[in-house]
Amino acid sequence: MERLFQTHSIRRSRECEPVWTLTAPDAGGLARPEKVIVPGVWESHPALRNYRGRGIYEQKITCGGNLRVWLGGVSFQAAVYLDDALLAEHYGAYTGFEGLALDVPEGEHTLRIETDNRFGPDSALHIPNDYYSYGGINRPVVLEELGSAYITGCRIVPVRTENGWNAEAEIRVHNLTAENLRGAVSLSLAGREVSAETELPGNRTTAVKLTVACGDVQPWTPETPKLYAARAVLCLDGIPEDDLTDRIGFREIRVDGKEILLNGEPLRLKGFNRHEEFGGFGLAVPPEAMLQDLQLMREMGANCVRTCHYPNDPRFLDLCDETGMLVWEESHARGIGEEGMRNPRFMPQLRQCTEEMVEQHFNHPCIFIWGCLNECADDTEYGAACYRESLSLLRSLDGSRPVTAALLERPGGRVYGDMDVVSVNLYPQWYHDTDVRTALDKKLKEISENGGADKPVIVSEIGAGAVYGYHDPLGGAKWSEERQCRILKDQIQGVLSSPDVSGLFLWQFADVRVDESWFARRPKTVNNKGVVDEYRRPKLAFGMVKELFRGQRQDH
Ligand code: ADA
Repeated sequence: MERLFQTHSIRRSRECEPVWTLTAPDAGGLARPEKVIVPGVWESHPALRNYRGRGIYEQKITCGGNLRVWLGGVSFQAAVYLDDALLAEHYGAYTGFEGLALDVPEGEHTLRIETDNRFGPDSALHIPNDYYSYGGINRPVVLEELGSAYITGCRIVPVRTENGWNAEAEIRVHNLTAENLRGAVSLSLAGREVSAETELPGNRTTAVKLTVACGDVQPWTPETPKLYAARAVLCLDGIPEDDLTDRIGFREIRVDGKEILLNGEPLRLKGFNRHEEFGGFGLAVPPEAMLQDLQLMREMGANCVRTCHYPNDPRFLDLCDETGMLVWEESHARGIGEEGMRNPRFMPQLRQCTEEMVEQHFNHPCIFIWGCLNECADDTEYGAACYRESLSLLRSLDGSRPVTAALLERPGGRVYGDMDVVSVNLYPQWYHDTDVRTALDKKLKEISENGGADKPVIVSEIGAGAVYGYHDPLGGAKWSEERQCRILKDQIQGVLSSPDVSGLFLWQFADVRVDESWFARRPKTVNNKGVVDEYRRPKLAFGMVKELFRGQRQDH
């Protein structure tokens, strides 16, 4: 399933069968088609562990009429064909996209998805990096049979008023015919229903705004993550034509001076950076493993997770909604210097990823902040302009959440004043030997002298590496679990002792595979800074983090 709850009861929607054929025609690939499971990464196939190239997926499907194919995530160039007719092209592994085919004759057809995970100048965001750009179809593929018009999206902003909560909704409907249609759109939420009649001009998308006065509903908090189903229905001539259900939570995020407030209460963040990856499954993490990750983080007393460095699977966000885990979600881009930012594809690809992320994940109550541009060139004029553009794009897409970006530790940042919350990645005791509070206070001073005074500050990364199973109890050698544990302890205590930060995200939850070009500082071509390894086996630091996180005040 694309989500972890039923999204349609009128629209005919089903996930593609899991078995597809894959041909990987480039060097080191598969000359003849073989069976593979979707969602999945092709690196799970023993012959394709290191394959970089094209992958052609095929499946026979039986369908007819107006067909919508929804692809939750394809890594990372995709072209979708139905019987050789191109339905859609897409760049980027971490957001979904659709392909439409109208008036398809009833019967058997071939769905073909051509993918490519080779790097090159056309790819500005997927580059050889400190995580792995996998190949394949990493999220579910859904087939839908539509009528004359369908609901393309529904965004809901919960707003606290004197009379309880309102839900301000925008529901978008696309008319697939050339004729003008007349329709009615309704929204049911928390036992209330509102509706409006609307004209639907031919071949166009129309937005309908509705407000549901929900009154005294139960707010969403990390301790009581109460979710409400919001069901939008489209009727044409009084007959139900299409529907879309999503879930929302009633909560408000606001920045006030140096505090981030959730329903008026300041947040104290204690959490993890988590890459979407699990040993052997790569980027296509099974939902059971997603939930296990959240359980392990909770066990350690974490209340938040950062989706470094790209939008995550909506099923992971569904689980965060359900379990009350706060999420920093960010668009795709890690460690890209000015040269990479000047690639003409950079801003268009970033813009597209950002728009898709916000559109597709808007309603998740767990997301409390949007991020972008991890450790790019915020210290140059050109780079800073890209940051400003990306931050204002996020704000224009969603005025209900604060925006931030995780910046490098080095001085010279030019965009502290442009963010609602200033975030910084620090590695004292690992990449340099400075004492933790000294490094943090130095950075805080620089932030406050350069436009960031009186803004909340988050330590968005801090951490140290350990190779799982490597022990050196006496000497605490670099890469030993003992050394990592000692450093993380100093880092957590140092950061949480500062009254001037809203909290931290440890780097990182679990070890992840990295690109081979990073082998030199990454034993086993793995970023080993996880407190669990890639199979979620706890390192020594696990228990220490639990003690420190759980020992902190338990307000949000
Ligand atoms: C950076 C970066 C991470 C990771 C980390 C590290 O801060 O944002 O992606 O590379 O450093 O392990 O050094």
